[in-house]
Amino acid sequence: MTAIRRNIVTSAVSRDQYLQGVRLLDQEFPGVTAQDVFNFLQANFPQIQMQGRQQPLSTYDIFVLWHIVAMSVPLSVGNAAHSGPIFLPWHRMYLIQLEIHLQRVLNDVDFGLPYWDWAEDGELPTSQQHTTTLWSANGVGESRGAVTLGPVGDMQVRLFNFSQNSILSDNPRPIQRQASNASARRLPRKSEVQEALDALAYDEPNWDNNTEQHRNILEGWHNGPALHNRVHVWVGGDMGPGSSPNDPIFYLNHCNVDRIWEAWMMNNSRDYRPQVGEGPAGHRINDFMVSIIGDSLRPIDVLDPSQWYSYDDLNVAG
Ligand SMILES: [Cu+2]
Repeated sequence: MTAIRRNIVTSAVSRDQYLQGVRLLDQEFPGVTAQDVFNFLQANFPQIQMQGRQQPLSTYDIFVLWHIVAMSVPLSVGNAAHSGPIFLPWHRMYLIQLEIHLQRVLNDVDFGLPYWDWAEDGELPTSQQHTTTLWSANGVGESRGAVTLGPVGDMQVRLFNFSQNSILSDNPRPIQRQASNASARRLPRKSEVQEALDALAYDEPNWDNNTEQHRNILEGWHNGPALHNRVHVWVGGDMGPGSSPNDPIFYLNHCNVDRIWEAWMMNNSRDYRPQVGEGPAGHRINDFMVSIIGDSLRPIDVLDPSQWYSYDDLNVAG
């Protein structure tokens, strides 16, 4: 049995399961406290400062922590999850692990994460992009201000990455958004997704924010903020800092990013670079990726995701 990942706008079942699942993970307290996290960081990631409130943390918070931790590991190019080739495989590993925990709390081994095909909404007039039915009580809640509607309105932010390598254990508060703000009025468009699909290579030297191959176009540094980066900036609020997985939109965005990568691999074979013996450490095909939940995997382990999931539709720019 493998999960099928579906469009959140057209699959009400996937949508409702997902929103219920993230709410359950946010209300599941496995016995980890802010003090435990502080001690864990001091021992393993001393570059991260942590302050604030003593409180129990949820399974969902630990996923937020994982993203902050990976971002805090500097490599000669980018960090252990962004701004280099590792961006796509690291987030694929991360989403697989969230999907496994959602399957557990939903008691459904076939549950697949939904994706948000934002380029579809990017074709709407700019003023309508943040008022679609996704942004309602039946969807992910309000697109601006504090989120109070629907299951996401029940979720709480507890860990906040207020500046690079600094975590605040905050008084639990609602998720904040500022969709279609001055830094990004509109969502990415289909023509931009097509540009990422048309790239001939996965990545290339110097493997950084300046290349013009698939990974960097999709991450959104090329002519940025574009694609993935633009969605973070457009939603704004809690989608901005390293603690952006606080907003469940994060996973809907990244599921669509992963889907675009999958569509690219269908057309270009599962060709990853850098291979062994080239490129910066931490980004190569056989390098183990930073993990604090589940096994650490290598890019080579996740290039073919068919043992975990598949997508209902890979027509990503259509
Ligand atoms: Cu990320």
